[in-house]
Amino acid sequence: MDIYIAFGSNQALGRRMPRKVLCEAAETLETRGVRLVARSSLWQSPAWPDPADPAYVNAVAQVETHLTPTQLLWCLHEVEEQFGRVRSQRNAPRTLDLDIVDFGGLVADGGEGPVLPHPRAHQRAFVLLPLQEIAPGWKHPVTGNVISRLIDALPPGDIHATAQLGPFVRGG
Ligand code: PH2
Ligand code: MG
Ligand code: MG
Repeated sequence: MDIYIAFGSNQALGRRMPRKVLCEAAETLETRGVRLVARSSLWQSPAWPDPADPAYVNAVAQVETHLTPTQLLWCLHEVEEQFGRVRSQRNAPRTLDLDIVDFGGLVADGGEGPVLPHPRAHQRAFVLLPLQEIAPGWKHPVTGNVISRLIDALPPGDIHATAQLGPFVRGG
């Protein structure tokens, strides 16, 4: 099954800068039954919606897991907490954000579990550009739009402001 998780950080955790936080979070997921089978590059982009907030580092990974969508959501929340995530205001700077973008094409409206697919991912250059690196044939589970068309529909300024930083690995 094709499961994709988006990683984001725009706040250091002590002396660990966002790109290090993302790499360590990836390792932590591996120890919790969430195996990363493909990783995008690390990307940098201005914070949305307020570019005055610190810039984000983002990435997307394809994972394999025996967890259900709801169990995976809880697992991601626990890892976010482990990396100092404090839930304050919507879109406030965060040490770690882990979002399920797509869980094998499932469509779910939330409730106990995640909203699937992620309701805003298809509008975000910082999700689509990394996702395209590892899943160039990805289609939106609800609309069927292919990722290349979704990217074409983004504001050109968003694409130009989203830059590849380097590999999504420790020391990269
Ligand atoms: N995540 C948000 C809000 N804004 N902006 C960028 N560039 N990258 C993000 O991951 C991001 C954001 C809420 O999760
Ligand atoms: Mg998010
Ligand atoms: Mg989130």
